Amino acid sequence: MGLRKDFLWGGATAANQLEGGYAEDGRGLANVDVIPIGEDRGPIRNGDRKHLDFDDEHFYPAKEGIDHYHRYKEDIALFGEMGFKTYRLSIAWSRIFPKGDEEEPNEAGLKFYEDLFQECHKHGIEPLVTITHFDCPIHLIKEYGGWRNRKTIDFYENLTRTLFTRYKGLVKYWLTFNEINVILHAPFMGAGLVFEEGENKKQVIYQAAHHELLASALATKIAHEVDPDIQVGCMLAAGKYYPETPNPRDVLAAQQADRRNYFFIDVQSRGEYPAYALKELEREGIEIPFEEGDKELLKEHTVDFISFSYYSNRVASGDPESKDQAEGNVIRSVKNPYLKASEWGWQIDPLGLRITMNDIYDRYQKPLFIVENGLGAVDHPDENGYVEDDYRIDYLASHIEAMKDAVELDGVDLMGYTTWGCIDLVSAGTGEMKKRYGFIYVDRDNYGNGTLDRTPKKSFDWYKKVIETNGKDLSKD
Ligand code: P53
Repeated sequence: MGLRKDFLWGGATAANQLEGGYAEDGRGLANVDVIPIGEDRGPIRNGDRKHLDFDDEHFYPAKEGIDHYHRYKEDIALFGEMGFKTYRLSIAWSRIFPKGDEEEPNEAGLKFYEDLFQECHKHGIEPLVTITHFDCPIHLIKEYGGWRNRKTIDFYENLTRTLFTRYKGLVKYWLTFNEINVILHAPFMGAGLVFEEGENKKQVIYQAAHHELLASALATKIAHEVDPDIQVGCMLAAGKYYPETPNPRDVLAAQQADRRNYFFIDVQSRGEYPAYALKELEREGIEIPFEEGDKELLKEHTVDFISFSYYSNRVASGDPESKDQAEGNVIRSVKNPYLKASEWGWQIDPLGLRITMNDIYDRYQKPLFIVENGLGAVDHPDENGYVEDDYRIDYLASHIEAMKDAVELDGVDLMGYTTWGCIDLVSAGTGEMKKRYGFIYVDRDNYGNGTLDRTPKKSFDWYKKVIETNGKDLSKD
């Protein structure tokens, strides 16, 4: 017993958080480029402020990221040195289709990822590719309203067919939409939605979600047609809700909060809208723009596996007066008094990972893949740039321990584990560089100062040993 022999250990990143090179080789602009660091980030991320271009007032960290666009070989070699079996990355849609609605792809963009995938294979690393990690070309947002428009499905179809065909044999594992449920919590960052004054946001969100869900099913269909060996997964920002107390009112609130997030995966994995969602949307007068053939498409092309990110569990209260919110996270939660929190207020709950894995596995009975987990923390490098990040090792070791329990004691079928931000990168929530997750330190600050030099941290050697022993040796020294 233990983890699978071919267990996919590795790390995860997203294009807009590390590539930079935002205007190179024909790349077009995307929603994720124009979200600045600073206090305006929140309202912009949520679609409450239209912001579809750069300005001089703000700093835009995605423009340069950590310059992975020019340094990917060096970075992938370091991943190889740690023994990564897989590397999760995302495609920048606007590198492949700069405006989004072109018929023909941009060859320079396609070539960039082809070279990158080949580089991975050179080091024995299997790429795991997220097709959209929150990004949507700006042109699609300006001209069509992005995902609120059904036409966006056609553009996504063209994108995915191009990718599956071009990278046949190079990429086996694909995810259609990163954290698809984040459309509920940060609709501009998550799906490029901007709202008109006074419109019913929930209507727009669920209409856009319907289009994404159809696009995901269509991509799954195309992937399997192009290459039956491809495996397609959905991706959930996971973290179960605990009830604040055993008061049934809180238990119901927790169940409802869980369902709001599971809704998307219910459709992608079981192939139909769950009754609880249909009832709620009907009650609230929200119309899902079903057309002929939609139901069959969703039913016939469900995902092969369920991937998810896990940072923390959450707490729900049924008390309408409850205001005691844990800080910092994009997804709201009441504070859990039994847990400590990170410097950004994210509560640390390794046992919650085992609980969440069991919850998801019970619900879907498909293989799971943990594609994000980690601790965002401030690092203090010494004069050589070396970081002794015992706090990060402790966080990861305790989560891996809980993950192994879910597999070995509870029988959950798990394909792999990739830590978030295996190399320091820009935070999605805050836009900071200071919030670091990596095994590799990158010399760069929140406002773009620094040499961009890469230096392995203490956790680098630790993770190498974890992978070598297939998770058996988690000791620190
Ligand atoms: P940062 C919300 C809740 C959980 C995970 O987050 C989330 C979000 C949205 O921010 O995002 C994922 O950088 C996401 C990554 C992101 C990572 O978590 O705010 O897929 O892009 O960087 C960590 O600390």
